[in-house]
Amino acid sequence: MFTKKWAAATAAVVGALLLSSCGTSSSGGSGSTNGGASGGGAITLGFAQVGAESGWRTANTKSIQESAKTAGIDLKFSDAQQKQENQIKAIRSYIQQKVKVIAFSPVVESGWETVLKEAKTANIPVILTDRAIDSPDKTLYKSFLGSDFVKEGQKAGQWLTKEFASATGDVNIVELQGTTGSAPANDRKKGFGDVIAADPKFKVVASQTGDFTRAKGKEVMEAFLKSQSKIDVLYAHNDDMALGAIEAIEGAGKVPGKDIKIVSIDAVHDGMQALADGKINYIVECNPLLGPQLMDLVKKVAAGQEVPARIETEETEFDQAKAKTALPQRQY
Ligand code: GYE
Repeated sequence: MFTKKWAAATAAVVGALLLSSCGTSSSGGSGSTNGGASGGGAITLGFAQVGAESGWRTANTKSIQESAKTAGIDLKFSDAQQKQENQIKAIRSYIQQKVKVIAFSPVVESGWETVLKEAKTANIPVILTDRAIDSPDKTLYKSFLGSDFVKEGQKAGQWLTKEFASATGDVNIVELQGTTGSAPANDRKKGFGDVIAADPKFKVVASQTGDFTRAKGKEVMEAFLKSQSKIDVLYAHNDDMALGAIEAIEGAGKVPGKDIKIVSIDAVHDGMQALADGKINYIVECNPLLGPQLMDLVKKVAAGQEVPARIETEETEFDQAKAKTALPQRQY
């Protein structure tokens, strides 16, 4: 009798496991991971990602997908290929599907009111991760989880002012900006600009977007090298653009890290390797591993609990020696 009961219970568990293993899983495009859990009343999270433009983004996506699985959250994931219209479409489809929570990393800062009001009317709470929006209406989302990008830009500027403290002539800087209109591009430009403004010898002689990609970073740096007679420093808003620019600098017969000093932001593995090799001189860290904190927030918001309006991630900075020490344990 007793054994029979146990046998039935075991069969039920095995059945459930088999069912859950049939769930779809996807790493790009749109799809649902941990699909089997959705039948069992798991929280459904619709996540609209920016794209796959950089090493940072790849690590961020992986962190979100893995931590959703660990937390037992049914994740619907979409990749907007760096286009706001795609993100808006994804959010609308999550509203239609009546997901429990929506989270997204806004590709640009403005133009979100309409779709976020639709989510609010449908009673679906929204969490912003990584990038913020510029709307004055703070009721459109429950929380922001990510970095202080102004501070990151300031740190890059502070390194530069120290590095060139004894320079007497002009220090000519070229800047590779992130995606036009995005929070990290706006804020990293501002933070850096504010710090270097204290000394007029620092001159930004050219500044253009490289869209956070290696290919565009290379292309724009090639143009800078042709149009500028003297470049002392490259400030890149992310490592990937710096890595593309390194190819352009080497292609022009110059030595990156020596002829042209380079400071960038992110501290992804390939950037850290270039720093250890002396091709980049300094990196300000931006942490992409937001998944576990996001899932925690999702659970709280789904349960109707109050959450902090802003949660900032902790970050450090790397010079060559620190990069060499950190590289073997670097997760991304
Ligand atoms: O620095 C860059 C990525 O929004 C913080 O986006 C993120 C930025 C990151 O493409 O590499």
